[in-house]
Amino acid sequence: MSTTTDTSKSADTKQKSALITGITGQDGSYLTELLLGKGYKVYGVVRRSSTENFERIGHLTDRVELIQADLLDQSSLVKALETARPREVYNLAAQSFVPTSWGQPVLTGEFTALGVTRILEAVRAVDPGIRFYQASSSEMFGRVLEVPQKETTPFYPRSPYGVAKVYGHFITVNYRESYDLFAVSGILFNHESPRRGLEFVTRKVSDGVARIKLGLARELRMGNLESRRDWGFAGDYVDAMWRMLQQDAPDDFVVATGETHSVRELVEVAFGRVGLDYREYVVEDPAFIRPAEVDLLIGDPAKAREKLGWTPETSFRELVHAMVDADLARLTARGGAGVVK
Ligand code: NDP
Ligand code: GDR
Repeated sequence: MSTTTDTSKSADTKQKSALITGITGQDGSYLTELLLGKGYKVYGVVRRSSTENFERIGHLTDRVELIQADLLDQSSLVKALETARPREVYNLAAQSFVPTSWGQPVLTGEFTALGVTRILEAVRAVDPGIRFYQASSSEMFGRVLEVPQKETTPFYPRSPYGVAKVYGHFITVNYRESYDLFAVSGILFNHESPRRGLEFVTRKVSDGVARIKLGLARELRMGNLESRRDWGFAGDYVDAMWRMLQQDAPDDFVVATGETHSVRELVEVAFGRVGLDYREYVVEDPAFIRPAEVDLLIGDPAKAREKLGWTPETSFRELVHAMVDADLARLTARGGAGVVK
C-alpha cells in the first residue's frame, strides 16, 4: 500500500486524476483498472480496519494512492480531497447488501444516504469544479411503477437500502441544482463478475455450483427463485460511469442491458454449465426470503446508448458461465477434489 500526504497536487495538472470511494469493492477494482488504462492518476479511499482488505485491488496497489478516510467522518473526506485534488470523484462506497439493510437500517442510512451529503460537502469545500459521480441503483425503483424502468420512472424503494439510495440520488440532483456542481447519478442495474461479494445471488450461485461440482458441498440453499433482475457485467458498467463524467453537461442515466432473467434461470444456466440439473441441488430456504421483495427489474438503456454511446458487451449467459468457470478454477487451485458426475 502506498499512502500520500502530498498536498501540492493541483486539479489543473495535465494528467487526469480521480478519487474513488469504495475502491476495495467490486466496481472500485474494475473502475481503477479502466482509469489507469486511460492514464489517470488514481486515488482510493479506504477505511481503517485491523486487517487489510485489498483482495480485489492487490494487483493494483503499487499503481494507486490509498488514503484513509470514512464516509462517516466529514473531516477525513475533506482531507482526502485536499490530498488528492482530483478532477473526478466516484462515490462508490456504501453498505451495499440489501438484506443487511434491514438488520442495520441506521448504519445503512449513515453510509449510503448521509455519506453522499458528506462527500458532496467535501467537494464544495475543497473544489466545486470537481466532477462527481454517485452510484445510484435500480433498487430505487423497487415495486416498479413502469416497465421497463427509465430515468423518468418514479421511485418506490422496498428496503432501507433502496430508501437510502433514493436520498443519495436526490441529494446529488439537489447539489447540482443548488450549487451548480457537475454532479451526476448513474442508476445502475445489477452488475456482477467473478469479483462480486459471495453473499450476492450470482456469486453465491457460481460459488455453490463450483463447490457441488468439486464435491465440496451437496446442496445450495436459496431464497426467492422467481424474482427477476436485469444482470450485466461490472466491467462494462464502470465504462458507463466514466462516460457520464466526460459529458458537456451533468445528467443522470439508467445503465442496464434491457433484458431480465429470473433467479431460477440463473441457477439453471449456472448448474447447466457443469452438466448438472439444479433441481437436484437447490433447496428453497425461507431464511433467505426478504421482508419485502423487488419482484421485477428491467432497465431501458436507450438514453445511455444515445448520449453516452454505451452498450453492454457481455450477455447473461456469458456472464454466468464466466463466473462459474472462475469459481471452479479458484476452488480447484485451492485443492478442491472429488469431482461428482
Ligand atoms: P461493494 O459492496 O463490493 O463495495 C462497497 C465498497 O464501499 C467497499 O469498498 C467498502 O469498503 C466501501 N465502504 C463501505 N462503507 C464504507 C465507509 N463507511 N467508508 C468508506 N468506504 C466504505 O459494492 P459494489 O462495488 O458492488 O457497488 C459499488 C456501489 O454501487 C455501491 O454504492 C452500490 O450500492 C452501488 N450499486 C451497485 C450495484 C451492483 O449491482 N453492484 C448496482 C447499483 C448500485 P470495505 O472493503 O472496507 O468494506
Ligand atoms: P439485489 O442483489 O438485492 O438485487 O441488490 P442480490 O444478488 O442480493 O439479490 C438479487 C435477487 O436474488 C434473490 N435471491 C437471493 N439473493 C441472495 N443474495 N441470496 C439468496 O440466497 C437468494 N435467493 C434468491 C433476492 O431475493 C433478489 O430478488 C444488488 C446489490 O448489488 C445492490 O447494492 C444494488 O444496488 C442492486 O443489486 C442493483
